[in-house]
Formats: sequence, C-alpha cells, structure tokens
Amino acid sequence: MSEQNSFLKAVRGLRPDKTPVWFMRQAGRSLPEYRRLRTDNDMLTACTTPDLAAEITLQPVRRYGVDAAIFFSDIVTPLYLAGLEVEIVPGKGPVFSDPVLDPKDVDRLTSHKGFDPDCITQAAQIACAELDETPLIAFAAAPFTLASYLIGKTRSKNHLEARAFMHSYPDAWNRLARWCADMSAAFLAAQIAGGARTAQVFDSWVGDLSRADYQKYCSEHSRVVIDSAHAHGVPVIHFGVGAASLLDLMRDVGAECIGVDWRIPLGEAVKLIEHGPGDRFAVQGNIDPAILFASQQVRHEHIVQVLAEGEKAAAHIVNLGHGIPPNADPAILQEIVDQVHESR
Ligand code: 1CP
Repeated sequence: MSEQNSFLKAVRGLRPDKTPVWFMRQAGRSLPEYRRLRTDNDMLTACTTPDLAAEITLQPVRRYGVDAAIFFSDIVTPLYLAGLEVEIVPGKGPVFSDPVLDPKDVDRLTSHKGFDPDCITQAAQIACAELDETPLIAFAAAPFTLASYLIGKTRSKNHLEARAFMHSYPDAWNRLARWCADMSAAFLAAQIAGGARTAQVFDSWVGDLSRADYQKYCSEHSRVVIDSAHAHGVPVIHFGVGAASLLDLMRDVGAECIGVDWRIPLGEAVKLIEHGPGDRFAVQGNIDPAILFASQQVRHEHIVQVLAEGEKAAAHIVNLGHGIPPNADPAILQEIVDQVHESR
C-alpha cells in the first residue's frame, strides 16, 4: 500500500489531495447489516471470532466508501482474552465481575500476564485481504480509560471512583495503569501483525482529569501504548472526549495526530496543540454527532465549517467528535462522506 494513500498521508501531517473521512463506531449498531449479524452472536463472541470480526470491520467500508476501516472489537477484548470475567451489557458497556476496589485486587489482575492474540491477528488479516488499498486502523484504550472500567462497583459520575483510587493508592494505581498499558500495547501489536497501518488510542474519559493528575498519573502510561505502536512503524491518532484543557499535554505524549471532540473549533485546537511556528500537527474530527439529527441544510453548513477549520491544521482527517450514536441514520452518514469527498 502506498504512502500516497490520502488517510495515511494525513495521519503523518502531510496534506493529501483529497481530505479523508471515516467515523468512530462506524462498525456497529447504526448499521442494519451489523444488527443482523449480531442477533445470533454476543458482542465478545463477535470480537473473538475472526470471520465475524473481519466481516463487521468491512461492512461500513463497503457501504460508505470511507477512507479507513477501524478494527471491530472493544477496548476490553484483550482483558477478556486474558481470562478476566467481563460482560458487555447491551445499552451500557463493559462490566467486570471482580472490580478493583483496593490494592490487593491489582495484584490479582496483574497476575494475568498476557493473552493469545491469534484470533485478533487472524481477523485483521482477513479484513486487510479484502480492504486492499484502504488502510485498517488498529485501536486500543489508553490506560486511564481502560482502568476506569476496572475500578469500582459501578461507573461513577466523572469517574470519581477511578480518580479516588489513583489518589488513595498511587503505587497500586501505577501498577494497574502500567498493566493496562501493556495489555493495550499487545492488543495493538496483534492488529498490526495482521496488517493494520495506523493505531488510534482512545482516551475517551480523560476529560475528567485535571492537568496535574493527567501529568502525574496518566501521561507516562499512555506513552507506553503510543511508543509501542511506533516501535512497529505505525503512526498514532490520540483521541479524548472533553479534553480541550489537556490537548497540549496529550500532544506531548507523542502521537502524530490528535483527535478532537466537537466542543472546540479545530482551529482553536490547533493553537493549543502546536507549540510554535513550524510545529505542524494533523488533527482528526470534529463533526458534532448532534447534527446527524438536524436538517440537511444545518448539516451541510456544519460540515463546510468543520472543513474550513480543518484547513488551519497541517492535515485534517474528518470524523465525528465522538462515536456514531446507535440511532443515527446511515443515509445521513453517506451524505457526509460524499460531501467531504466532493469538497476537494
Ligand atoms: O451491543 C452492541 O452492539 C455493543 C455495542 C458496542 C460496539 C459496537 C460496544 C460496547 N463496543 C463496540 C465496538 C467498539 N468499541 C469499537 C468498534 C469499532 C468502531 O469504532 O466501529 C470501538 C473502537 C470501541 C471502543 C470503545 N469501547 C471505547 C472507546 C471509543 C469511544 O466510544 O469512546 C469505549 C469507551 C468502549 C467501551 C464500550 N464498549 C461498548 C460500549 C457501549 C462502550 C461505552 C460504554 C460507556 O459509555 O461507558
């Protein structure tokens, strides 16, 4: 696959002739073909059955003609493969049977030393064989976001339990976060071995952290994950929700491209991310998922605005500011892909 591919060029901060577009959660519940496949298979079975995971990965690429595929799986798949008891509860998300409540729970978790990556690599290989020129994005969670599902009996508002744990037991937190980083790194490695050409690190819930706590408790662990992708020669997109106050710190963790949510214009994000003249970063984003439910004219104008803001970055990959909501209309997503492709 040539580095002339528009998505691969843009990730590395070089402006391609055509602005690339893909969507977070493009493989999933908004697609009728996904819902059909999932009726007989629970989520983690779909994630660990190579033919199914590959097929679901390919569905949105066939349908929309997006410029990249994202590997179909979940951030907790490596932990499930490592033997942890976890269920993906419909409408809710991952729930672990034995959550981390105190430091000795961390010792129990970290005794799981890894997982068999074969089903992941095979799924990526099957998907890449059909994708041909369209790149596959590997993904994994950043340690804070992964740990936020492991800590506490319920998922607390603003991830209070995870943050309380990190303050109460800094040593145990660091061991847990480092273990999460190693699991995410191994998950990326398995996808890259199967042919993925870029990695996206999701730190979806990082926006709940203060700048000081991000630096003290999280950035070094996120760096482990990003460095691991770089060690395989693959560029990285680093994404967080509600993370405008952290963008400069996230940039320092080392990814080539920063994913931005819908809360700030891309031009403002670029000013926060770039440290000075000549410092040119790629950005990804940031269509407001809410406009998927607005009128055609509102949508059209919003996309024009996002594209104009994207011109302020070295390179721009169009995406939503977070994942596709399950009740979104695929016809509207198609319209967005077409508008972006016709734009330049
Ligand atoms: O019942 C179903 O169909 C399950 C719904 C679902 C799907 C389709 C879940 C449960 N995960 C996924 C797939 C998924 N998860 C992908 C597939 C590829 C694609 O984007 O098309 C990816 C990249 C993820 C990553 C993921 N899982 C993240 C990070 C991205 C984000 O949205 O911020 C997070 C936070 C999760 C946890 C998770 N898994 C599932 C849900 C509903 C959630 C979020 C729960 C919550 O809000 O806490």
